[in-house]
Amino acid sequence: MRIDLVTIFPPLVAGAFEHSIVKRARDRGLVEIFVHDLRDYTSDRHRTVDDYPYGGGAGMVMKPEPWFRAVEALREQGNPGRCLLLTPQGRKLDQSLVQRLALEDRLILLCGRYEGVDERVRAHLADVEVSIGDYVLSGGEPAAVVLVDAVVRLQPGALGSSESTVEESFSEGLLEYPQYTRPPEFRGWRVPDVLLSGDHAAIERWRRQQQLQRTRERRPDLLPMVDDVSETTSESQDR
Ligand code: 6GU
Repeated sequence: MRIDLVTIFPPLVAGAFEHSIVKRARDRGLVEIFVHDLRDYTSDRHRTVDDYPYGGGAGMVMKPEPWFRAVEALREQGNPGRCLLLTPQGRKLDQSLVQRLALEDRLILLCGRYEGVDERVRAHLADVEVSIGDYVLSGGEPAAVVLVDAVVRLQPGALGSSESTVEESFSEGLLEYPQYTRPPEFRGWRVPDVLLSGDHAAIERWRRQQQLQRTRERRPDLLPMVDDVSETTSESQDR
């Protein structure tokens, strides 16, 4: 997979792709990631990327021309791919969208800034608009980092066997069970006996029960078949 990211702050995102699983996936040749400076696609001396809004109002609006020049230039290299605009007005990212994006052979990510991008970029350049949640970021860059991480770790071969996605939260639709490591007692807090028992069937049952209980308490929306009564059950009282 190839990912091209266009931003006015290349250093803000570039470092995020130089560590951990994303770095390893790049080193293994599973994904190529290129970060481009939008200002390289301006044509004036001042490398201007924004201008005043028609109709007035606070803040500036990102001009359309640099975005179109950038994407058109990038599309001369290789296949067109899918062009995503990161904006709080986009479709909210979830694991099912991540799974679909992970199947693309190329993504072009446009990091808009919060005040706004000329509507023609959204309407005639982006294939999809994506948000990462209902809160305000100053720009799309942190959202693009989140999206890249989520997509790259699904590339075949990106994870080691110990990092398998099979048992992960959301791939199963449930939250994770609690994890412990040594020591068996820390500041008086003991690891649950069942985990020290060596009884693998009992451990499996306990983990499943913990996943269900946690999901019911914290994310009842993930259990669509179950009525949301979490606020009135006893197990939510002791949080
Ligand atoms: Cl993609 N951009 C901005 N500016 N804020 C966001 C977002 C994106 N997703 C959530 N909040």
